[in-house]
Amino acid sequence: MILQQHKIVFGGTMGAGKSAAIKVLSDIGVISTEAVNTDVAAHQKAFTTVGIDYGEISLDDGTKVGLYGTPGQGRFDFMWSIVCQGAIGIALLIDHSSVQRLDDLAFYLNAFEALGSNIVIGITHLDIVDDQKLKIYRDWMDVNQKKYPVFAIDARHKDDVLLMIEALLVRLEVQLDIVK
Ligand SMILES: Nc1nc2c(ncn2[C@@H]2O[C@H](COP(=O)(O)OP(=O)(O)OP(=O)(O)O)[C@@H](O)[C@H]2O)c(=O)[nH]1
Ligand SMILES: [Mg+2]
Repeated sequence: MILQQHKIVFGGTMGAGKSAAIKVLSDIGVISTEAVNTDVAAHQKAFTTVGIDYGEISLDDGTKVGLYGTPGQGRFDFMWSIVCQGAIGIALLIDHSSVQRLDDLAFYLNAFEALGSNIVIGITHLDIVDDQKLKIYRDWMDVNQKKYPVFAIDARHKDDVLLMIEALLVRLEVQLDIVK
């Protein structure tokens, strides 16, 4: 199978690292739509995405992947379905340092499962709070009968983010083989 231009979407919580992941991965200058964060109750950070981030990466085999970042804030949820149109995979990022991390996982998974079936989950900020690590997410998956890969990532590290992209491409190949 020849893989050509692919679209991968980053979804998930505010401040989880979606924009950071696209910035660290992109071969081109990222088009970002960050604005001053007025929702400091949700997250203390200075800027937040209010539109779509866009970047691109060319993989070693020549596969060109378009990287699309969504805004994490729930008030922009209408944009998630628009951004996911035509996507071949969704990387959901969850901020482990948030006290409501499992509720976040349930909420974002529920929203994005309706928009695509090829999903991987990246847990970020494990360096800030390293209690329980990935076990709580794997237990949650078991209890809720979900079967998505869960990765420990730092969205500022290229290799971590690349691993998720590669996992999505492999899952896509497997899905295509099954329907052949
Ligand atoms: N310590 C730490 N910081 C991280 C990690 N991943 C991302 N960050 C940082 O977290 C901050 C927030 O990341 P963003 O990329 O702006 O988050 P976002 O998901 O795009 O957030 P919204 O656009 O508001 O939805 C940035 O300063 C990142 O560099 C991580 O694993 N550990
Ligand atoms: Mg962002």
